[in-house]
Amino acid sequence: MTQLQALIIDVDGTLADTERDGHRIAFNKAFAEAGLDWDWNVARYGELLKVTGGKERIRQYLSEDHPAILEQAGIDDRIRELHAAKTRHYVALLETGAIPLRPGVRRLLDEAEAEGLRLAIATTTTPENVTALLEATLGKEGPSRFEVIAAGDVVPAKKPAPDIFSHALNAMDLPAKACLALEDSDNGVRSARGAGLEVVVTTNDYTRDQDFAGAMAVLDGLGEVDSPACVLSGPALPGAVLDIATLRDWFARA
Ligand code: XBP
Ligand code: MG
Repeated sequence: MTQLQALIIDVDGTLADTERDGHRIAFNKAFAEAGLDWDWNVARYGELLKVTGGKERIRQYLSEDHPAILEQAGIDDRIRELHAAKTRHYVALLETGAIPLRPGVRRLLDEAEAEGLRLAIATTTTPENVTALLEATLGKEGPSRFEVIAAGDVVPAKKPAPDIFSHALNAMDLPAKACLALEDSDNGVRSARGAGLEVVVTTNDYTRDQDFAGAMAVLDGLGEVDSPACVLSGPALPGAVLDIATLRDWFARA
């Protein structure tokens, strides 16, 4: 039996609830700044989340709502510019401290390090967004707590393709059977499973009703002592929170 050696963790929706009040706001600011009347409300953004990656998401929106614009000359550059502006707005928003880590995340990271587990990130979002979130929530040393940060366009195919998790595994020189992925979405589960990883899901408002087939366990969060986690599918939790001992136990049984 292979022991658990590393956690490979998603960012958006898993480490922090970044989508509704973070990325969405930043997209809308970029659109307004460019003089566009596009406005992604909470529900519409939820639909667009089926496509991961900001540039890919803008393209998807245009294909559905403004197909003629997608045919215009120079549209690829236009999308890249809009997305660069979105990243600027998003990083500025994170720097205000507006987006905290999800409950239990800091605790689990501290425990993982104390127990000698290696940590990595696998996300579709832009690298500077990851740095900004980790610095804003964990301090200047936050990013260096992860030995690998696999992010954004470093791979050509974003989640649900397995590439980003495979990239993180290669960078850590670890086999999938020694690692566990933490995710929040169906696209993330498909990506991690495609790379051969076991996955534990913590859901959020946007992902609660998705299909997490293949996940080892699905919970509504990591839980804290005063607000216990609820298991939606998978083995029962021995206590109020998901901790490293429980993850090790589930991993050994999977
Ligand atoms: C997260 C995403 C990201 C962000 C936007 O997916 O889909 O695209 O919404 O990031 P996951 P960028 O959590 O599955 O990795 O705009 O920087 O691309
Ligand atoms: Mg996610």
